[in-house]
Amino acid sequence: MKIERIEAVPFAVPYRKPLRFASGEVHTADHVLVRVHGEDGVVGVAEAPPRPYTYGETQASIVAVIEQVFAPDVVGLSVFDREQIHARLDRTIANPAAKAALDMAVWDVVGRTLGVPVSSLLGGYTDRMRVSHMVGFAPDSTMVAEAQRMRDEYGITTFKVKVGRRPISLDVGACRALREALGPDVELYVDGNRGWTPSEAARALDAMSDLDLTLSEELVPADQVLGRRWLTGRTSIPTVADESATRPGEVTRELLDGAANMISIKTARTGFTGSQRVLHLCEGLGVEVVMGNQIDGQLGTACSVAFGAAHAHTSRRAGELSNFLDMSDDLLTEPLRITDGELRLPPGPGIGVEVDPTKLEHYRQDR
Ligand code: MUC
Ligand code: MG
Repeated sequence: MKIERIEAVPFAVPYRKPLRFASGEVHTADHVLVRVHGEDGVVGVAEAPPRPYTYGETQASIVAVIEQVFAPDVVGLSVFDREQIHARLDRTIANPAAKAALDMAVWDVVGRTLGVPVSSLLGGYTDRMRVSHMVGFAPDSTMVAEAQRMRDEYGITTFKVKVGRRPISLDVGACRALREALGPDVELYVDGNRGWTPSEAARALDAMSDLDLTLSEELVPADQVLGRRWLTGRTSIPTVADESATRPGEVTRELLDGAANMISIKTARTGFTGSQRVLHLCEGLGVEVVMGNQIDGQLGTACSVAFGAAHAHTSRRAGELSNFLDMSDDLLTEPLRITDGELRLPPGPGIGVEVDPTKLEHYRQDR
C-alpha cells in the first residue's frame, strides 16, 4: 500500500475557556489535520498541535515542513515500511509534532487497510483507560469548581494541577484548596512546566508535603542539570520528565542524570512508533510512565488512548485524556465520551474515528 499524497490542513477551534500554565496558554486549538492518502483510496488521519513554547513549532511551520520537506520524501513509500519512513523524516531535526502526526496517520492507513484497530496492532492490552484531568491556572475557587465538575459530570478522580507561578504560595494555596475541597480520595499531582528554580521548587514541595501529591513534573528547566538532580534526590515524590525527555536519548539522559524517575509519553510528539521506543526503553529500565496530554483535541486524544490502552505499562495509571472537554467544538463525526472516569477506545479500524467534512470545512484556515 503506497502513500500517494499527504495533506496538512490548518484548522482553528476556539476554547470555551483558556488553559493557562507556566510556559504558555491556549485559547484556540490551532492544530493541523494531517491526512495520508493510500493508493487504494484509504485515508489515514491524525492531528498535530503546535506548542511553540515547548518545541518551537507553529501551525505554519507544521504545514510548511509537511508540505515542503516530509511529503516529497515519503510519498511513494509503502505504509508498511515505517523504518524507512522514519529514516527519511529524521533527516530533518526537531519538528516532533509534525513527525508524530504523520506517523500516526500512516498507522491509521495500516489499520484501516487491515481492518484492525491500531490499538490492537500496537499491543491490544485493554479497551479503555482511566482519565486524569489537567487543571490550569485560575483563582483557587475556579480551579476547585472545575475539578468538582469533572468529578461530578465525568467521574474523574485524578487531577494534574498546573504549578510554577511566583510567588510559590499561589500554587501551594491552589493545591491546598483542591485537596480540602475534594477530600483524600482523589489523586493530585503537579506539573510546573519549568516555571521554578530548584530552590523554589524545593520550598513548594516542602510546603505541600501534607497534601499527598503522587507525582511532580518538570518543576525546573532541564538546563538546571545539577539543580534537578538535587531536587529529585531530596523528595520522595516521583519526578516525571515531560518536555525534557521527548526522545529515547533524552529519556536515557534524564534518568541516568538522576533528574527524573518517571517519564511522560505523549503520542502528539512521538507518534505511535516513537512512543513505543520510549515505552520499551522505560520498561527495560524498570521506569514507570504516564500518558501525557499535549492539550490535544479529540483526534489527538483518540491517538493517546489507542496507545495507552494497547500496553499494560501505559494503562496502569490514569492517562491525561480530557482537556478536549474545554473546546467549543471538534472535528469528529462521533464525539469521544468520558463516563465513570474512563475513556474507551472508539470502535472501528485504525484510530477508530472519522473527521466530519462539514466541520472541517467550517474550521479550516486555508480557504
Ligand atoms: C503538559 O503536560 O505540560 C502544556 C504544555 C505542553 O507542551 O503540554 C502541556 C501539558
Ligand atoms: Mg507537562
